[in-house]
Amino acid sequence: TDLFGSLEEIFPILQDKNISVWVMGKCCTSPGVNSLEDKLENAPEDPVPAHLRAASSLKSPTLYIFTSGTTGLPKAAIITQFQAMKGAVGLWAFGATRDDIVYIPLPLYHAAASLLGVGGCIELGATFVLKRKFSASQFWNDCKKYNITVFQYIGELCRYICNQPKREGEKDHKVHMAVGNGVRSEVWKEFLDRFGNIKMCELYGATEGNICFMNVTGKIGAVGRTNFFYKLFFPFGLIKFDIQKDEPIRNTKGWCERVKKGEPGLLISRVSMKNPFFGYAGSQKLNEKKLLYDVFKKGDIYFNTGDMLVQDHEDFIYFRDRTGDTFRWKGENVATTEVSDIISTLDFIEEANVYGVTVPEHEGRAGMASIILKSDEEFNLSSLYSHVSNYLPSYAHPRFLRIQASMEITGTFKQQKLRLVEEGFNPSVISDALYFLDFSKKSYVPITKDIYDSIITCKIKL
Ligand SMILES: *[C@@H]1O[C@H](CO)[C@@H](O)[C@H](O)[C@H]1NC(C)=O
Ligand SMILES: *[C@@H]1O[C@H](CO)[C@@H](O)[C@H](O)[C@H]1NC(C)=O
Ligand SMILES: *[C@@H]1O[C@H](CO)[C@@H](O)[C@H](O)[C@H]1NC(C)=O
Ligand SMILES: CC(=O)N[C@H]1CO[C@H](CO)[C@@H](O)[C@@H]1O
Repeated sequence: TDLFGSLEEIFPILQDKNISVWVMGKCCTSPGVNSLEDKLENAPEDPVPAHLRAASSLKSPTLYIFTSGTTGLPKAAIITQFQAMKGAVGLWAFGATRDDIVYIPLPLYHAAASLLGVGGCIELGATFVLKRKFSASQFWNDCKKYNITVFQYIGELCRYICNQPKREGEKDHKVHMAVGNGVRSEVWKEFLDRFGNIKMCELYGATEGNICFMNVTGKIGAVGRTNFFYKLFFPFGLIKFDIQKDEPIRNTKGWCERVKKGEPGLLISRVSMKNPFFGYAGSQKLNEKKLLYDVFKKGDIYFNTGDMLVQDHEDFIYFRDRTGDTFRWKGENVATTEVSDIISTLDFIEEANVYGVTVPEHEGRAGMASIILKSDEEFNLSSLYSHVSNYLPSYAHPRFLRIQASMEITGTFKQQKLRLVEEGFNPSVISDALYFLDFSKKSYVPITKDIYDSIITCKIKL
């Protein structure tokens, strides 16, 4: 019910199209809105009749999940019955049983929470506990209170939990397994040292993708390991990628080439009847952008994950980075196009170029916007701050700003990002004006040497 407000504006349009809206509440939020909780309370305990729960087809959509893809604006990935079923066996495959109690502190608009977590518990007949908003200080109390045995994570959560002050009896809990992705090796080690022998199950997958990796041996840092059988089920490749041009490298014959073991490559996964790609709602064009054609031979089609991974000499697979117009921050994918579109609507901004920069001790990349100002308008830092906080979720707010006199363009008429990414946000290296998003001041403030030092030593929270 608390999210209904965000629908209000388009609610009349939905009604005209006969799209029914259900809210998890007891009664009428608004005329024409259906409530669910009261009906659940009165529903009989008997199983739902088979004809009502049967899906007409494995290919029919069961959910839409918004995702940034690799290029352009966020879009609605079609999650079919088939993908929901695949997601639902994840917990089972990691060894969870119906006796487990699973703690889900991730947002349900993440496929990990909704498909693997909720779906997985339905599949097993296990119990789950939903947390509205993750809290590091309440984490272990919750685990004890609800007798949690399994939790879902993203790398950042494990780090926040490790950053909590040490307490008595930290190993005194029933948690035996954790499932998620993106935990860095140092954090993984520290987590096990402090909180005991918890089986950390790393997995890799894209919401709309047709491939996933799971850790088969619990090798620290790895998202999984490949082998002969795995490749039979999920034919994939790690191919050479030109970061400058932002596209796969083709050899003189026009084919893509696999990288050597130990070298990072773009992860692509073959699209076939067995591993279909269901794409995005709305436009075939969006789907085509996500696919690569004629990769190793004429007529083959691959799904481009947009992610760079490395396979080591023992065939363990490690996540490296994202490519394209997106970067990850706080476990969310940020679509740079969306951020620069929003910033560019301000009347004093001529153009904005958005990218992610690395910050020591932080997973992913922090957002940075390089902007060109209009010469005849007044630059207003606090109105820029309120604009981004009104129109963007907090993980997408650029943490840093850089004011440039002119925008550099690459040979293919794209905004130059790579050099800017490499230059980062160090005021003693960059002569352009730099600013930092200061939540406490509700504005952007100039980055001084002191502020820079406090950021890289984690004294200032990003
Ligand atoms: C919505 O439903 C009504 C009544 O069932 C019907 O008359 C109308 O044509 C439907 N509108 C659309 C857009 O499907
Ligand atoms: C947790 O387990 C204990 C002991 O097994 C039991 O007494 C308690 O009721 C359980 N708590 C919940 C919330 O299920
Ligand atoms: C900047 O914008 C804020 C509102 O967003 C306004 O209150 C303030 O007066 C503006 N400052 C200048 C110098 O125009
Ligand atoms: C699916 C699976 O086998 N996962 C493994 C992940 O890593 C742990 C060790 O931390 C193994 O015990 C699991 O079997």
